[in-house]
Amino acid sequence: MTTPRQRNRARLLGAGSLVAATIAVALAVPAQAAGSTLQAAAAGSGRYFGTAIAGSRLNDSTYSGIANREFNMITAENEMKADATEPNQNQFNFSAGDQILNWAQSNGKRVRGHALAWYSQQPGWMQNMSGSALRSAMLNHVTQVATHYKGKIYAWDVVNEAFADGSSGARRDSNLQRTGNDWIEAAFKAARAADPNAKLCYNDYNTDNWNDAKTQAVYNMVKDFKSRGVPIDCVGFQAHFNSQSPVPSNYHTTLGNFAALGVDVQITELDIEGSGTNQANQFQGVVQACLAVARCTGITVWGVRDSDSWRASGTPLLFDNYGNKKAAYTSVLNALNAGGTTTSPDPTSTSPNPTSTSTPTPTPTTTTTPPSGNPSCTATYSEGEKWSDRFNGTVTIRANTNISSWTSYVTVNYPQRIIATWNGSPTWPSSNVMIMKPNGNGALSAGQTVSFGFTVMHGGNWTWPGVTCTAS
Ligand code: 9MR
Repeated sequence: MTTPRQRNRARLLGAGSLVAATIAVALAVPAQAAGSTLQAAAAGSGRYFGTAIAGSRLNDSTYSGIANREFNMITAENEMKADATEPNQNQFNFSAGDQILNWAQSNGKRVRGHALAWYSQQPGWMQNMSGSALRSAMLNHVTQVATHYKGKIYAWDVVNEAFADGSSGARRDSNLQRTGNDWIEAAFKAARAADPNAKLCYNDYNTDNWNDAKTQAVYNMVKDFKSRGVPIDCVGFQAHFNSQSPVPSNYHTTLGNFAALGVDVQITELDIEGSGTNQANQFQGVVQACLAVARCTGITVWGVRDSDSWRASGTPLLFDNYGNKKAAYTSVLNALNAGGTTTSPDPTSTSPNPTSTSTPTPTPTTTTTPPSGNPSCTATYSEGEKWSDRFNGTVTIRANTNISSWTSYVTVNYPQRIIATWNGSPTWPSSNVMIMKPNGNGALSAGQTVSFGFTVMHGGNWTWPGVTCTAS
């Protein structure tokens, strides 16, 4: 089932496709040869492309062959979690985690550590603990595991899924939360002390839409941590999507706003249920959102083939059950090769990245001019397709009375510039203002609408253009 937003998106794509194709030809002079694998394509803009690995599958040569060819960042899907690494209190077992680490290292890949402190997948002894005993046990776990892997982990998910779903914006209730609200910062401090060179991430799901209470709650925690000097270097967005939880159109805003706090952002567990073009488009949207944000340092998918997924029936990955590349693979590869904001040249650096150029501005859903006098019209802006370097917008003109013609003014925000238009006749009084008049007769009767569209090169500024109209 498609939502009205998805249908609009499809229409916009259709309207703009010719223009987009023309632009693609003009802009597709690659700075370097296109990558033929996901890791090579991502490396073109300084990013990594990773996958979760299940150690038990590594002796399946189709699986390990694809994993080795396509990915350069590895997450242990389950093997570094607390139930695996500390099955009995203070008796650590790193064999399964080490197997994955060794496979990654011997194939020249880096490793994301997942996850040190989490309400789920706790060993039985930990599930039964509470209070200060649990707090101490948790900190000991963080310290021992981070120490064992010291110097070998690019980034740790120090704390996983600590916020509640829904509209409360509250912490998730758990035995860890009940040890005191400061359990998260205590875990980060312990991790920093144990492995000062690993990036330390907070990781969660349903934090993709900027307007969601959970997103805002995590944002406020990270902002607070940064202001108080609690060690945090990155935020992981799990990105498990399906039709109930689709990729939000404001994803780049979310990623950019977090990055503006002075942390890296990473897509850490990407999978999108679905198939065919729809699935491919959604994957493309996630890649483009990451590429639009300088401090989005990489993307990890949560498994190799559909059949390897924790939700295999949703066919949410980039390779089918037989290891064939799906349409989603091609769209991800192409989006990566189209490039984006270049991320830090040294992705292992923990210093703030001064090259960040993304300063997304939360925007209203429409920009309108109230009707004044007769004849009158209203102009409404709506977002269209987004790419790493440009976006499409549509302006809908609504006649409030019968009108014989209309004129619309579109003002873009520096360094934005309009590079293409359709369904209207533009003139350019200055570099940031476009005056759009109808093609032919602009007569509309009261209540009728007509739309025109344009493409903006955004130069890192995602602020919506201002739109107004006058009628005669
Ligand atoms: O993919 C993991 C699956 O094999 C496990 O059974 C499951 C147990 O909780 O965890 C899955 O991975 C989760 C990840 O660790 C945290 N985010 C959600 C992932 C999917 O459930």
